[in-house]
Amino acid sequence: DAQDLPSVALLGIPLEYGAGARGTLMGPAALRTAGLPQALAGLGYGVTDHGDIAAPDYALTADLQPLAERCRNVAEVAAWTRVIHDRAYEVLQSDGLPIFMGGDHSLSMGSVSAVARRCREQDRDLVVLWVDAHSDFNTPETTPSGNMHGMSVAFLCGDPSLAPLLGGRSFPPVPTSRVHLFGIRSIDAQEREAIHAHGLGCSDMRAIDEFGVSVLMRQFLEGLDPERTHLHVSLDVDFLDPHIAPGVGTTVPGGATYREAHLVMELLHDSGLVGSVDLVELNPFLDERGKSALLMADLASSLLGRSILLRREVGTRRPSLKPNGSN
Ligand code: B3U
Ligand code: MN
Ligand code: MN
Repeated sequence: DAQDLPSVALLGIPLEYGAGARGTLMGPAALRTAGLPQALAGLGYGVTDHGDIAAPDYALTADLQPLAERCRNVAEVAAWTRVIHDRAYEVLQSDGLPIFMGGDHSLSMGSVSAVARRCREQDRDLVVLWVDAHSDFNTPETTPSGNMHGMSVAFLCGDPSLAPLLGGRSFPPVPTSRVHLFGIRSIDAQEREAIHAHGLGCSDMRAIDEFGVSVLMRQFLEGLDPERTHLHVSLDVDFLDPHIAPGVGTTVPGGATYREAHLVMELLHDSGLVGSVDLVELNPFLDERGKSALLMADLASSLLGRSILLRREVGTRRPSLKPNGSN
């Protein structure tokens, strides 16, 4: 019933300082041009578009100085992280499932930290599904590039060296046992060691090739407590194969196919656990006739349940894990 569907809150985050290539600041505009708001409205959601966050002033203050040598654009990224966190936290007070439209993946330091704070208040367990070719688990010490979009997961798990980015705001770090990396096929050597040492969940491309996305996704979802879990899905364009999604700065061959990606989104929807979403790293400057933007908008629609009617008709809908039982 359309009236039971929650509303969706869109927030544009035109950020590119965390990436190696410029252009992701055009991401939110491209997602709107691709029809994301209309597609969600077409599914029966009430859609509120909160517009784009305005670029904040920034300065290389003393607290950031130690990071400056190893982290590119650290003053800019820190200023953005703070304003994203504050704005995301506000949006999380209003009802509706928030979709954070990036912008490069460093934006998740702001969005997911705000979600973590909100989950603590609501006594919910935050679980983060990081759908990406990369694990983004570098620290200032291990980063080979200095690009801060490669450090978001480390920040969210509480890496102390990155804590100054939030400028005194506090959030409960996400336990590494509640982070699952999905689609990974590019990890730096030290990053790999750290992922093992900290025990992050990981479905890499090797596992996906061997078992398929469905088995791995079901295993992941079965491990979650349906009563307590708030699942945040952070979807990086480079999870997808570059042939279907060329509009991204860091393409890695061997990515997810169109069908795998949609199936992942549908299984996530069926779980009923998704509480917030990042759509990140879309670089319209590198895209081909809006193809990647259209695909990301399409995947977001699958994540929010576009296939429901079709699957009801064909009678293959599985029982949902949704806590309120409403399908
Ligand atoms: N791990 C590399 C590459 C990278 C991470 N995230 C993206 N690229 N998009 C790094 O620079 O940290
Ligand atoms: Mn990423
Ligand atoms: Mn990536």
